[in-house]
Amino acid sequence: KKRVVSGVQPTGSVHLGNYLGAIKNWVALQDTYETLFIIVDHHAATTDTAALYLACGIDVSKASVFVQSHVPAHVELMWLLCSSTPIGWLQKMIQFKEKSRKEGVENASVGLFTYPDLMTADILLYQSDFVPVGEDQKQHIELAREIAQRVNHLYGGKKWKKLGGRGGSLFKIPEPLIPQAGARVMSLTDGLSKMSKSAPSDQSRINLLDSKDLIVDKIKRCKTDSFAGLEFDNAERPECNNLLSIYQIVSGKKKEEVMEECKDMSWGTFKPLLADALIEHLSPIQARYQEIIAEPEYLDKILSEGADRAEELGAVTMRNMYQAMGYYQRR
Ligand code: AQP
Repeated sequence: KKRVVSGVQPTGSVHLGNYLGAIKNWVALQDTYETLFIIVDHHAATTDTAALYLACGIDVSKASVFVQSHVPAHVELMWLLCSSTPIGWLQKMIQFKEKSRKEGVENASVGLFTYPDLMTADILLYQSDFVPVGEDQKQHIELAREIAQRVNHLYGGKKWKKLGGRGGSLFKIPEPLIPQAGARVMSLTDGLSKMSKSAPSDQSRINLLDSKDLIVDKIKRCKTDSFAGLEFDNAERPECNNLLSIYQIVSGKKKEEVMEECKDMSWGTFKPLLADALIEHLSPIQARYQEIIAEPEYLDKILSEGADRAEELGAVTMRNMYQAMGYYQRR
């Protein structure tokens, strides 16, 4: 079976962007591929995120769900990858440029700089074929591909064979899987910025666990425009495109249907429709979340089994890497 790896950082509440851009698409992939879904952090919100993965439809009889820090090989592999990553490649990363600009490059942490190597390790450790993510992660996947190719060239093939390995590629070259709709969910307060966990205003995002009243309130107050009617793909109307796209996905309708339904609507008519569609889509997820979170032992068991499987798969890559890079084997 081809393999799929992806994850979300539990550093805030999981929002509609994470769901429509990533988690919702994982659910469809778990039937076809061997799937591994990582919770990429060491924070307390970890079990909340795990419960949300399951509530959104990840089925642990098909997929492995685990916490990154429970599998030390991620950090081990990251270190090996760092030695094959030119500094210039990391300096180009948009996330580093944007985040370090705020505090100044001199004060930004080394961890922020080398973070893309950790993400690359998350993917390459499992010889993943595909990585289902939102549009914002495209540059990170491109970097993972470049690093994989470089390591294959530097240490793979005949050189590896000479060291007693099986030769050939050390890493599969992973491909991003970016959804057609939902790849870039925008902020509710600014149609030109992506919906994000780290945006200071909670008003800018719908969190998957927001109450009905809060969803109604956020949609009532979200930014709109003063054009007549509603339409997709008008560059002058980013908010309109975003809200219609969200409606399209959560209502399960086709784009053409939504175009027809909403073309003559006013915001006053559309907003309650959108709020209702969101509530209808998120309510069952929230109900399942409450059931799952009430059983912490069950979650711990799932995460422990997920880490066992991940460790087993990762061990193969680590053995090959140490051998190919000429490390002295423990006997
Ligand atoms: N707005 C979005 N639209 C579509 N997909 C999105 N993703 C994130 N935002 C959107 C996808 O969700 C997965 C996990 O991403 P993450 O853990 O980096 O979360 P985040 O919400 O992107 O977090 P922040 O706070 O916004 O972090 P920064 O500021 O670091 O980007 C990924 O597949 C991502 O594509």
